[in-house]
Amino acid sequence: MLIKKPSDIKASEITDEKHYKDRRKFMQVGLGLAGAAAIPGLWLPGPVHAAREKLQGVQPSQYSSTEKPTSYKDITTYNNFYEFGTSKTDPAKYAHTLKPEPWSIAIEGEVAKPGNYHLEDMIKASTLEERIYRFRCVEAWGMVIPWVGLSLGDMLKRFEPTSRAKYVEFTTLYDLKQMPGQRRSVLNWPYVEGLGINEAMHPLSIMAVGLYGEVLPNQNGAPLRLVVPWKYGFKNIKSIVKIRFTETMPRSTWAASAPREYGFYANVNPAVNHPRWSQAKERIIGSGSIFARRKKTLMFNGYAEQVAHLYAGMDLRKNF
Ligand SMILES: Nc1nc2c(c(=O)[nH]1)N[C@H]1C(S)=C(S)[C@@H](COP(=O)(O)O)O[C@H]1N2
Ligand SMILES: [Mo]
Repeated sequence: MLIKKPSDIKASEITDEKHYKDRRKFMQVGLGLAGAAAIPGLWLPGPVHAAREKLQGVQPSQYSSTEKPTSYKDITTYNNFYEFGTSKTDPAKYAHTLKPEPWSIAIEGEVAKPGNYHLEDMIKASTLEERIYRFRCVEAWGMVIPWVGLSLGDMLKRFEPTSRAKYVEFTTLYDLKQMPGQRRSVLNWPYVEGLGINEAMHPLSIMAVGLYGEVLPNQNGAPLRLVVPWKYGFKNIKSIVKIRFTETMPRSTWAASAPREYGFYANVNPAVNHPRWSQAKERIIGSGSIFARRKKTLMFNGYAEQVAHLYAGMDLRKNF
């Protein structure tokens, strides 16, 4: 868990924390009296709908950024999760319909051990780490997020990929009841993303199951979502139900919907602009709306030293 000095904590954040704790107390009492089924609705609309549960045994990581994380409030109320609506504030309002427990993941394709696996078992078999990572959306805004996650490579190796596994494809839940935004055809559902196997196996790639030391809120992709910090935000697919190992390049949702704008690689690259806007700078979320700070976007989002070798000899203008 991240330890903050009191002087780092804004007054607004302290208020939020207290509010959440009070709500959590109420929630626990409510559960005892009426059971979980009676609770939804009581909290609506609001940023967090379930009790905030601390994750145990979280280790620090050598890969963490030393920058100051964005506030919990900004990370959980400024989201992209089109399954719950297309505005940044929609996921926090509407993602309470998602039921992240129990959850299982189908493992398919080029692996020796395909099957359906319970998320709990996967987590128990792994080390949980806090990974404070820069986050960069293709829309030219950024945050610093203290994820809790497990190494994606370690997790994938347990299913024993075959030598034909060149890519890994990830698929989000498709369920009109839990994800009402899927009734609107803003994207082809379910949401799909993919990585090269070498990208998936890179030590920076994680499956996040939490943030700020606690269980991942629904709006951030509960119960597990991909985090690949050198790639634009849209690669970081949420609420994953299927992982498929393939020989051919997966057809990712954004690349399929607008191939000129969103490539398969989606590596953060200030030198390659989106066709409709520059990628040279980013707006820092939470730095104040009037004089919102902008900073220069870094190659591979600042992780060039660790990942540039994956793309040696590639034309990154063509493979964007
Ligand atoms: N299933 C799914 N995953 C998704 C998205 C989405 O709409 N649906 N949006 C993506 C985009 S564009 C971004 S910027 C990040 C936002 O993650 P955050 O809301 O946790 O900050 O999630 C990505 N993963
Ligand atoms: Mo994004």
